[in-house]
Amino acid sequence: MNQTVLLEHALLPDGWHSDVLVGMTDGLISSLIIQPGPQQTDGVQRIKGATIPGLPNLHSHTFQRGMAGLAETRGPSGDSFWTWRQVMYRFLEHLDPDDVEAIAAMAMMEMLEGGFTSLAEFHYLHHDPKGHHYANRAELAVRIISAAQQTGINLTLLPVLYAQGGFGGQPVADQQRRFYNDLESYLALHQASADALKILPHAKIGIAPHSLRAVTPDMLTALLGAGLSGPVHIHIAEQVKEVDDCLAWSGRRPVEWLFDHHAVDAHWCLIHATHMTETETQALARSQAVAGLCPLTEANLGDGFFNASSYQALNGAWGVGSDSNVEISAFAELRCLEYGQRLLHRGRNLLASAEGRSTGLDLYTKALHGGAQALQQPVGALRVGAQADWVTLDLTHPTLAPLPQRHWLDALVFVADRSAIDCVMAGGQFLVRQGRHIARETITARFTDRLKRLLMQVG
Ligand code: NGQ
Ligand code: ZN
Repeated sequence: MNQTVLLEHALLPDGWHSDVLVGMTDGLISSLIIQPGPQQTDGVQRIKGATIPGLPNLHSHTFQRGMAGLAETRGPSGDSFWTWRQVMYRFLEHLDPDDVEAIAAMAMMEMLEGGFTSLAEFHYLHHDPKGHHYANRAELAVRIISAAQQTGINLTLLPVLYAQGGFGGQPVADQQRRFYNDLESYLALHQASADALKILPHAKIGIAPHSLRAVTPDMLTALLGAGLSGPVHIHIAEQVKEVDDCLAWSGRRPVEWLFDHHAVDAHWCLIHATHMTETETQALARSQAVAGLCPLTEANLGDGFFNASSYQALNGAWGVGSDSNVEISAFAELRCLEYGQRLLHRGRNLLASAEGRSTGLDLYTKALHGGAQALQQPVGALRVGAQADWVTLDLTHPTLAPLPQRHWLDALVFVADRSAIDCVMAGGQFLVRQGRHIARETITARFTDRLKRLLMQVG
C-alpha cells in the first residue's frame, strides 16, 4: 500500500527540517523530499507538529505490566530485587494464555502512547502452570504476537532459554518451571515461534539466554553455535549478589566471564550491565555490543547505577527498555538515566556529548541508534528504507509552544513527557491520535477484566 504525507517539522538524521514529504510503501519509507515543490504536495495530507523517529524499546517482559503497583508494599524484612522476584513468581503462577495476551496488548498499547514504536520482547514464560508444554509449544509466543498485531507495534521476538535455577547447574525451582527448556525443546520452541511470527510482515526473531545464572556454559556454547540468526540478548550483572555468586562459581565477574568465553560483538545486547569495573566498561564499549539500560525498572528494583558517564566517554552503544513495565514512557527512561548520573556525580547535563549540545536530543539520538541495533530492524531513523515509525509532538502544547526548535527534545524529555504526543505511526499506520491508541477502549476493557479475575485467584 502506498501513501504520502507532508510533515511540518521532522527530525531527520542530520537534524530538523521543515516541510518533508514522505512516501511510504508497505510500512516502509520509500521516498523523502525536503521542501518539495507545490505540485508535489497537491492534495497530500499534512501532519502538523514536530515529528521524531519512534524509539525502539529494547527490553520488556510484557506480562509484568499486570503486577505494576502490586510489589510496592513493605514486606517482613529487607525488601530487595530478590523479594520482588518472589512476588513476580507468585503473580505469574496463575496467568493463562488469555491473560498473557490481554496484559501484553495493554503494555504494547501504552508503549505506543509513550513514544515506543518497536519492541524487543524478552519472552520467557513458555509453559502452563505445571510446567508442561501447551498443545502448541509456542502458545504464549503466539499470544505475544497477537498482541503486537492488535496494537500495531513492530516486534522483535526473543524466545528465552532458561535451563537452570542458579549458577553451577542448580535445578530450577517449582516457581521457575514455566520457563524451563533443555536445548532440544528450546530449538523446537524457537522454530514454532519463528513460524508463528510470519503473520507479522516486518517482525524479527533473535535468541536470548536468560542470564549466566539460568544457562550452563555448555548450553550457552551450543545455543550460540546452533545456527540461529538475529540478535543475542542476555541479562547480566544487574545485582551485586549476582556478581558475587558468579565470582564464587567461576572466579570471574559476569561481564568478564562472558567476554572470556564468547566473541561478544555488535549482535549482542547486554541487558542492565549495571555492575562493571572500568575494564569491563571498556571491553563492552569496544565490543560495539549494546548496553540495554532499563533505568525506571533498575530504579524500581534497587539495582544500582549504570556507569553511563564513563561508558558514554568511551562512545559505547546503548539503548533503553521498559523491562518490568512498572511505568511505560520512552522519555521517562531517558530522564531517569540522566537524573541517575546527576545524583551520582552531583553534576548536570552529564550525557550531552559536548558543550552546546541538547541533553534531551543527545540522549534520544543515542537511544535510537542503540535500540535499532539491538532489535536488528530498520527503525530509529526517518530515512528511505526505514520503517515508517514516528511520533508527532503537539507544538501547541504550552511547554513546547514558546520554545525554539533546539529545546524541543529537552522540553519533551525533561518536562512534558507523553502529554506532548499528538499522533504515533508504526509500520505506516496511525495508531495513536491525540495521545490515545485507536483501540484503547477494547484493550483496556479486556485488560481490566482479566486482571480483576486474576487478582481474585492470586489473592
Ligand atoms: C526477569 N527481571 O527475567 O523478569 C528478571 C527477574 C531474574 C529483571 N532482571 C528474574 N529485571 O532475573 O531471575
Ligand atoms: Zn529483564
